Amino acid sequence: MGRGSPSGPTKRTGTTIPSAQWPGMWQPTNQPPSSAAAAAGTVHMTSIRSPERTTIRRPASPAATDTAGVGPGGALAVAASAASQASWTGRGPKFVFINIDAADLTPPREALIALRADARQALELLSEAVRPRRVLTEERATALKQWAQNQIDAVSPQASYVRALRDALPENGIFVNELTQVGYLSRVAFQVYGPNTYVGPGYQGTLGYGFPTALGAAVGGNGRRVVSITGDGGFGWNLQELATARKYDLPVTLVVFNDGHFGNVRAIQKRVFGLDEAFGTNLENPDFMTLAKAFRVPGVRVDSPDGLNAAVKTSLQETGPVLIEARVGEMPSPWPLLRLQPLPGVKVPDSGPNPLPARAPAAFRRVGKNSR
Ligand SMILES: Cc1ncc(C[n+]2csc(CCOP(=O)(O)OP(=O)(O)O)c2C)c(N)n1
Ligand SMILES: [Mg+2]
Repeated sequence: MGRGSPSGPTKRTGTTIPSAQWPGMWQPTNQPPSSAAAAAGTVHMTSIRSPERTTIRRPASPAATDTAGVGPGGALAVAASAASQASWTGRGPKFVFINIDAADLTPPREALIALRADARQALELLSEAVRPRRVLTEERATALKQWAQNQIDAVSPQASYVRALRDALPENGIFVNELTQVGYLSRVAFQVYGPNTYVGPGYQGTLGYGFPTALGAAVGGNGRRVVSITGDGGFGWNLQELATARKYDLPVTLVVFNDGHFGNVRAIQKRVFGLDEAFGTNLENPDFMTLAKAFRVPGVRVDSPDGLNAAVKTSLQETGPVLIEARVGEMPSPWPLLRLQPLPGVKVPDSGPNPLPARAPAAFRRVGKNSR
């Protein structure tokens, strides 16, 4: 899969990645840790900016943790390039990225500090290295969750569709998300109960990848049902794969949200260019029920979240593919919940003040304010 890799040469296993291209990046040193260090639970990393080696080390005891929240190894504070202002980053927050894959630490992501490491290992060591502190009471955490949920629920009808899908899909069922209005909200609203049960398009945002990906998930899913959602536009990229689904009788429920448009492009044209009517975004769709029939795939049409919920539940009785067309209209923008910077011209209903205490890290408190 094409990742956003930097233009210059990179050495995936070495330590010679040019710092100008990957500022602030750290990766594991070439030298393996000594067995004593391994036993002590240290992770060794080498700065891409400066050649010294650094270590995140388990503190001997909680008392050994210093005030900056870094253990005696203490080298995390060294990288200091300010994150620039890509539209995906907030104005104030700085980010520390942890990824085992060096390619995922590169632009367009803007890391203050990038750690190339196994996420579980790095997080365990980091959490032991910082001084434990109680930021939230249980009461506040509940209020915060409710506040977040209110913001999700305000994006309607997408929130109802996300709930309908989650409710219908068994906990171990596989959900494949796409670039469609309900899919965008799913990124923050679809509750995931287990590993390998949520598949998304990642940074690539490749329209149309979802349905064929769902077929692969079905092949590897040990008979678990896969629910794939796509817009009518994105489905057009790969609708011929209905033949594959039929041929191998794959357990896929394919939901096509039919709004008759490249809905997101229409929304951008209206919002950014102030057009009353977008152009080049209305689709000449096939009749989806006729299409399903042509491939000998059962098809059903619904026009509400409840209808979708019932249709997905019914599809679980099938062994093979089912196509569900959900007829929808124009939907409000879900983007304020997905970006940390406000989008001009987009309004979401006020969900009340952020219940985080005033002493919570500013970056967290700012999210709610920025997202309107
Ligand atoms: C391969 C590819 N082509 C084009 C795009 C640009 N693009 C992103 S969303 C979108 C419109 C999607 O329309 P639809 O699938 O109908 O979803 P809707 O927004 O209407 O729910 C387009 C053309 C993309 N991200 N990837
Ligand atoms: Mg559409």
